[in-house]
Amino acid sequence: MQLHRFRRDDDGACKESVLQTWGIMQLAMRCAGGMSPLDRWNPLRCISAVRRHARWAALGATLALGLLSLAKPSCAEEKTFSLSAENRRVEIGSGMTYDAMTYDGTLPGPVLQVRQGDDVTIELTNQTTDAHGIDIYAAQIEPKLFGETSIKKTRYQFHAEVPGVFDYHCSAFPVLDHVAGGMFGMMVVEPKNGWPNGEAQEITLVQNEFYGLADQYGLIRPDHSQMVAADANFFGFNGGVAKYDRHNPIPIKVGKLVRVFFLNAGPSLPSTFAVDGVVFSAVYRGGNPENVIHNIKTFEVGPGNGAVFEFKVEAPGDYQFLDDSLSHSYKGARGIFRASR
Ligand SMILES: [Cu+2]
Repeated sequence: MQLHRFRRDDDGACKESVLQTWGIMQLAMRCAGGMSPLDRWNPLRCISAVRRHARWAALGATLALGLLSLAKPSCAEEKTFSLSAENRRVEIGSGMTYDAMTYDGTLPGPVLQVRQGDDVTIELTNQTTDAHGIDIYAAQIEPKLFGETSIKKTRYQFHAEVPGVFDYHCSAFPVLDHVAGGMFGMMVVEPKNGWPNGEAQEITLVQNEFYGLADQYGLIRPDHSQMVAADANFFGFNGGVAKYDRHNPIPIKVGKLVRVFFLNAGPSLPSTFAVDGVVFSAVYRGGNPENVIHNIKTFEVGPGNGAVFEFKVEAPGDYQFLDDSLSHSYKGARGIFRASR
């Protein structure tokens, strides 16, 4: 679904990389004594020197490539995501199914990952007879482009300027029904300089509300009155009610940094995210590294908002994660991180 291809340098990273490569090659040549000061600053003489000392040039190039491969980020890219709007009956756990409106047949839709500086193209093909669109919160464009009345195809582009964890959802009227029906997902815009605390085990969690009661077959048909009253019957993480229970925990490692990309897709109720036995070492409001808070136990994420949570555990065991609004966790917004050495 994702097409990644290089296009151009938007933030100077590519230009910088070329200069770094040039500099490192020169350094290697100088170390080898294969380049005079005259060679160094004259491109033609330099190329000639490189040809005379091809072995050292190759070493320099290898060194340069090695160093550059460690460098994050790479050049800005153009990324295209092609999604389809489909009606699906999806399993949501606890023996229940939900008559959902979906992106790509899943609830939530796929996680869309880009990097700050990328040019992003969104294509939505509508496989249904109803109108659907796609409103991506990372996109700073005229809202009518999100295609709220589209019955066939929607296509638009934007520049991913701001890093963070962003919601995307259907923009067709009534938006409440389309989002509660299942048309939502997460877009992560990675910061161009990477995450401040470096490598971590990365986990994505999308919280949502389900409206309606199951019939004798376990089928839920979304209930509009319940949606309007914001009286959710069930809550899910990644589309499942109590999906990550003790029989299906999310594994983590003792002593290794865990980074949770969290989205509260709502559509209507706030979430107070917490992990039992953990104080978050860092929380990035909106998923933006500029908005950092340290050493906090719970953190509120409103509907349509995202955050990034970081923590480590120091002992093996089961650590429950939940929406600390306890009615919400009782109705399914809970799961287990199982830590092992
Ligand atoms: Cu829709």
